[in-house]
Amino acid sequence: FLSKPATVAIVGCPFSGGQGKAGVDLAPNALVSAGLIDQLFNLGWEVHYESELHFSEIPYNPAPPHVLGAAIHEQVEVNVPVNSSPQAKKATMIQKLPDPDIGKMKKPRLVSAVCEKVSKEVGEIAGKGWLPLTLGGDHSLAMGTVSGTKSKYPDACLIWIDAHADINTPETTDSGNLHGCPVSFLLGLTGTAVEPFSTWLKPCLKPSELVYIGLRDIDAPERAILRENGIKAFSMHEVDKYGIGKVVEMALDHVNPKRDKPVHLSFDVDALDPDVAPSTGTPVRGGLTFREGHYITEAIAETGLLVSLDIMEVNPSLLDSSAVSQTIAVGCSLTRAALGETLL
Ligand code: NNH
Ligand code: MN
Ligand code: MN
Ligand code: MN
Repeated sequence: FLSKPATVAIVGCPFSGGQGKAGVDLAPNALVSAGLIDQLFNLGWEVHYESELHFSEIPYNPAPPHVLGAAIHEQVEVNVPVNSSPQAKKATMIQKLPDPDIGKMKKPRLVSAVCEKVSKEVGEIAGKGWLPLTLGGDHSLAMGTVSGTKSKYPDACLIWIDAHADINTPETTDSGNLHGCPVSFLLGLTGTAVEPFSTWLKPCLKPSELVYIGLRDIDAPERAILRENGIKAFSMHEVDKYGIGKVVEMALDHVNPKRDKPVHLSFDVDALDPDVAPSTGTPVRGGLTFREGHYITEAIAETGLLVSLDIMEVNPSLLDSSAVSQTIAVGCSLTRAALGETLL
């Protein structure tokens, strides 16, 4: 009875604070500038997009004075273009607010405040019956997107396309980068009930509601977490063994056996092979081909169950201009395929 929403609202999230490389915050604008709005309009969608979200205005709590001297981690370098607007300058200043590590977590206050805002935005859009299309930014944003989707569709399942499992906890993370942790927070795994996240992010996903495709770089503690929680994952090994058609069918059979539940698709472009999507922060060789990536989005479009989509980790500041335009073009074509390009 779920019908395809006729309206898509783009949530542009210029955010890089969940990992260490500047530039991933440029992706939403780059994808929109490449013509994404017209492309979706031409598929028959009503497209809403005013501007990117402005995370600079979020007054996340800076550290109290007594901890300012301690453990202030290195800030990501923020480039302020010479002729930048007062708003951009303010953004730069606020991103330099102190946000000392909490345990191993880097930029916890900033990531939490940004994801809380994204969660509200995605929840409101879904609440209108529209489909939120979130353009990252880094994958820590999925704490916001998935919780927002779940606020409207409590029985939604999550299909996570990635080279990585992003299921580290604040205790298991080696890098401290929160883009490697969003899934553990959504599941409410041990160690995730920590401030500042616990003030707004409640566990909203069951292990049985989650399936991965594309994995090939999993940290040892993540492997244990996947096993202990019985989480279904189709790594590149299974893609080779069964073929992408069978893998997507098995993935859907796991989270959505009756094909009656809403689907949130979170697509990290590093799931694709670096030859296909080179401009991303943590490329891993041996990834999905162009067709395998698009097959996934086409097959999900075919179910008619997609209610929320994330396109994450395009980084237009990495490599040369041909690599960048290739990666942006792939981000656009994956989005078009997920929104039904091949169905019409
Ligand atoms: N597992 C590593 C970490 O937690 C890498 C995560 N990097 C990603 N995830 N790009 O999609 O830091
Ligand atoms: Mn990811
Ligand atoms: Mn990844
Ligand atoms: Mn790794």
